[in-house]
Amino acid sequence: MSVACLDGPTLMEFVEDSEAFDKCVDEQFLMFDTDGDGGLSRSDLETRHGKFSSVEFELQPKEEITNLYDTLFEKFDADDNGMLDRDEFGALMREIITSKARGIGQSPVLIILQRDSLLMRAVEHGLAKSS
Ligand SMILES: [Ca+2]
Ligand SMILES: [Ca+2]
Repeated sequence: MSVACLDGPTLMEFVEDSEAFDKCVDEQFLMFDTDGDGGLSRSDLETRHGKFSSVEFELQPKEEITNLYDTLFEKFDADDNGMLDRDEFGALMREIITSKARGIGQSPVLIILQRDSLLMRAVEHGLAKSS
């Protein structure tokens, strides 16, 4: 884990750089798909919950997380097969990053990053751009 400074525009740049973002979604998808069947089921996501928590779920009571998963599948499981495929997962990641960017706004905030998390990639992306 490390601490980094992040602002909304940096996150949005990352999402809009489709090459970098897609690569990152692929990577996250493989990490979440713990049973390797090419789709993310609820149990895949729950297994990787530690990873997810760095994005949005931290400090939430368990039942709220369960509700969150319900909403998440309702909204992003477009073909309603109980699994998120690569594209559905990409849409979810985009939504998470975008809402995070909105939440942070223009002024940089300090955040705790888990290694290999999506936000970590966004920060690295921003650093690469500015150097
Ligand atoms: Ca799976
Ligand atoms: Ca699906």
